[in-house]
Amino acid sequence: MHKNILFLQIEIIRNCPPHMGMCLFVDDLRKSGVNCDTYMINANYIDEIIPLIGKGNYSLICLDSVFTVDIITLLEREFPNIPILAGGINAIALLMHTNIRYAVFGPGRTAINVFIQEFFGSHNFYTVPNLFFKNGAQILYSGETLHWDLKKELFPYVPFLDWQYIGPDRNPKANYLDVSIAAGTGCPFANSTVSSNHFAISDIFHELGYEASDAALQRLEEIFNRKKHGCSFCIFQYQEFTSYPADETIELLLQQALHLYKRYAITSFHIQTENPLPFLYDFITALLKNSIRVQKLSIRTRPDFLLLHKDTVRSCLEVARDNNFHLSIEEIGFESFCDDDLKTFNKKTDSTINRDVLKLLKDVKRDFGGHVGVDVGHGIILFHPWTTLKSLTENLRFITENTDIFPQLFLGTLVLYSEFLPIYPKISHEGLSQKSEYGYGLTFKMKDDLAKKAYDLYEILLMHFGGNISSEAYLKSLDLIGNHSIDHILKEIFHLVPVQEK
Ligand code: B12
Ligand code: SF4
Repeated sequence: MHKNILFLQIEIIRNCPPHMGMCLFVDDLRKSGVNCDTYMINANYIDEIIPLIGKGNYSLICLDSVFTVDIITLLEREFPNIPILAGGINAIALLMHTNIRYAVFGPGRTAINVFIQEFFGSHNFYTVPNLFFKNGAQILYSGETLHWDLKKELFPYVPFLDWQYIGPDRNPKANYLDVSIAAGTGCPFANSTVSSNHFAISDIFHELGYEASDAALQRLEEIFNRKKHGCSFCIFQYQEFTSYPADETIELLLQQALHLYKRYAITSFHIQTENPLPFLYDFITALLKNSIRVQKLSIRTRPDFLLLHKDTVRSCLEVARDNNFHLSIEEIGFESFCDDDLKTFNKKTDSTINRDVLKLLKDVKRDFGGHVGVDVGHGIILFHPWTTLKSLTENLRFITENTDIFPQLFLGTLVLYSEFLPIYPKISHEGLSQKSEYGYGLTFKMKDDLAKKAYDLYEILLMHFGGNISSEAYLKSLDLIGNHSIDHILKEIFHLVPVQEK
């Protein structure tokens, strides 16, 4: 039997390198005689993958849980006879909201290797670690749980990065820039905050028309009702937290960087952990000692962690300046500068910390110029069910006063990845959730009418101006939103006049 499978990743952010997860096991499968085609496809070019799949004679499509339900539904409609295997942190929600048959939750490398053996062999899926699968309306679990051991996921370390691309123009080097090197798994914050949040798992499955087997229920309880919950909107909190002592972490990162540097001449790396500062200085020193050329090093962390290690941030930047590379501080999870929002999000920090961190970032930008980058990325969530015009205006004032940190108006919106977000039960209880054919199958309504109007305005502006909305002009429009129509505001402030239909 031909063993021909297709791996897909989706490009939402232009020129984004592949997420590392699936890159780790392509080589294993190829070595075992499976043909693997790998495509990264831009979210707006999905139609172009259809003829390609049609011709490819694939037995299986593998994708990660960044894929949304509308795209998966389209693939299922076009190719009802090609099963889909989803993996990644939100794979269980995809299993619940689409007709896909197989989902791996947790470390994937052994899981996919065993899965492929069974898929092309005797179909005994009970031997596949971390696999949920369907039998009609029944959700089953293999009963084999493999916990995270990052070294086993990474080594032998031969990540495959040469994914083909379908989409608009792309930087030909995009797959080799800002490549992930993993320092640990899960999030230390989500591991440390105790919670009494409890999901009625079987009811949730029932409502969606499924029965979960005992083994599935038991595993789902372990994953979602573990009495510890992190930020209320974050799906990543369900990845098990594991870490190594600092010297081992440094060695682990070094091995990944060294391979990527030698194999692909990669000189920009993105360290994956929410808490890199305890080892960052020593890691940078180790990179330099090992003559790995570094042009850019990116980190991600929480604002409170950044503040705690502010002296380390400065020391690292001094090394960056002396050695002429760029340290990029990314995805800092501010979320909001209003305390009510931060409470809703269970950030366990307050707006004073966020403001102090903003000051720190402004200071280092001033002091280290081209050697530091700040990219808040999706670390802002201003639209959620309980946004008020007051909270929005307060945040907007802040953003307009700090355009060095917020150069573009990006008002992140809560993404409802799954019913198992700690924020979800309250949304559902207040009647503010609705089903959707798009995203991850769920969306929310906004309680406050004026905040909703401000959101509708923002959506129109986003469509029209892309990332180039003036924050000052948007702030001004918030003053008018109570007494004027959206059309009036678009005309008065943004000089946009609706085209009259004949
Ligand atoms: C790095 C990163 C990025 C980088 C990607 C580039 C890069 N340098 O790699 C940047 C910052 C650009 C980015 C962007 C985005 N990201 Co991102 N990203 C991450 C991050 C922090 C690390 C990924 C990583 O390398 N992990 C290490 C590997 C080893 O672990 P892993 O990914 O979990 O993979 C293992 C298993 O999960 C499993 N597995 C994974 N995929 C599959 C697939 C199959 C078939 C199987 C069987 C198993 C399997 O096996 C892997 C090996 O064990 C994760 C969070 C995290 N810490 O994991 C978010 C994360 C993956 N990103 C996420 C999202 C949503 C995005 C964005 C859509 C955000 C946005 N709205 O803009 C964009 C989309 C990017 C795009 N494709 O256009 C979400 C995914 C949620 C979901 N629905 O699954 C995560 C979990 C963050 C979060 N807190 O929610 N991201
Ligand atoms: S948002 Fe960040 S800090 Fe909060 S739980 Fe998720 S990964 Fe952890």
